Amino acid sequence: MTTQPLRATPDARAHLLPVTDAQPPHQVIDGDFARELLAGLARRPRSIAPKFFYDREGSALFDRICELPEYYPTRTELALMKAQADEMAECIGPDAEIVEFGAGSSRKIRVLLGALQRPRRFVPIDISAEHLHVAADALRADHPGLDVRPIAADFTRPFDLPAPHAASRRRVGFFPGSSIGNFGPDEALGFLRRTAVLLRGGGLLIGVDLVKDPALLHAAYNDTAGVTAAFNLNLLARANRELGANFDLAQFAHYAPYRPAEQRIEMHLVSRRAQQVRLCGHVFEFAEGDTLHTENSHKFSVAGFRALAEQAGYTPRAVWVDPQRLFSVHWLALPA
Ligand code: AVI
Repeated sequence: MTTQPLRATPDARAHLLPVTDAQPPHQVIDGDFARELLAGLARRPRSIAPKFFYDREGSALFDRICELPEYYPTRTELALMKAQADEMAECIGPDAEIVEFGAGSSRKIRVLLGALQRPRRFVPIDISAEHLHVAADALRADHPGLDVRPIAADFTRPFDLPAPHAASRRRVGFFPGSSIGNFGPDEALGFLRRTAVLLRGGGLLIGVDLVKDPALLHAAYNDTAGVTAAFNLNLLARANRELGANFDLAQFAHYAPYRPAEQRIEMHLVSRRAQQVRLCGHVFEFAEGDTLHTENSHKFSVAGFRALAEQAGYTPRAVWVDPQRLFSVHWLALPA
């Protein structure tokens, strides 16, 4: 992923990505997918950034993952937010403009919006344009007074935010779901540093998954219904659909071990046999057992994450953790 800075411009309307309902989804990133998959298959070890999971099918599969009995992060974070929404809203303060990074179906923001005092604007940013617009329309319908401004963009790259809402007092980031864990350590620090500039005078409310019993972690990424496997394999299905590749999905296996030394789950697609794959006029050879590394999902200790946030320029304030110590939500403040 890139480490280029996020940008906020005084009046960015002219620079916003031209997303309309008529626009085919993912138009902005199709070229990136081809380029990055070609590069990822050519390097050793083979790898691709997890952001490419999230086409329409991938986003729908991720929503199903969130409902799985083994996948504790979503329900634990939601329960924490419901239980502590008033305290979180107090940290954020009245008249805030909320920017959500990787908004998906915008479920968690609803809990926060219910508790916030006069939220002025909600800016959900997501790579999956269609998913984003459906969720934004639903939010508008339920919060008629709220200015909802979806931005279809890859938030790991530079993008423009609209000029601050005239009545808003501060801009606050919302980054739930422990998506910070899908960055590498340098990328996580880079993301926090860039958002600290963008959100100066406000802060960031961020969900962070915690280090825990490896068996629980393993189960969460190896569910018995096979939804996580389908989510992982959809990356290859997407390459077949969008790029005319000829991956045989039956010949790749989902593999998701927990690596305690790195404090992360790794997701891979492992070739079940020697095979060749064609993509954009190139032929790629896989030996039996070769892997394409598709995702890291880092886990943190509370102290370790607070230290990282501090290094990025935030002032860690409140932190909420569920009674089983599965998941944490942090309020990171930023001076003006
Ligand atoms: C989006 N992200 C925080 C999820 C995670 O847990 O790392 C993505 C995911 N991958 C497999 N299951 C869920």
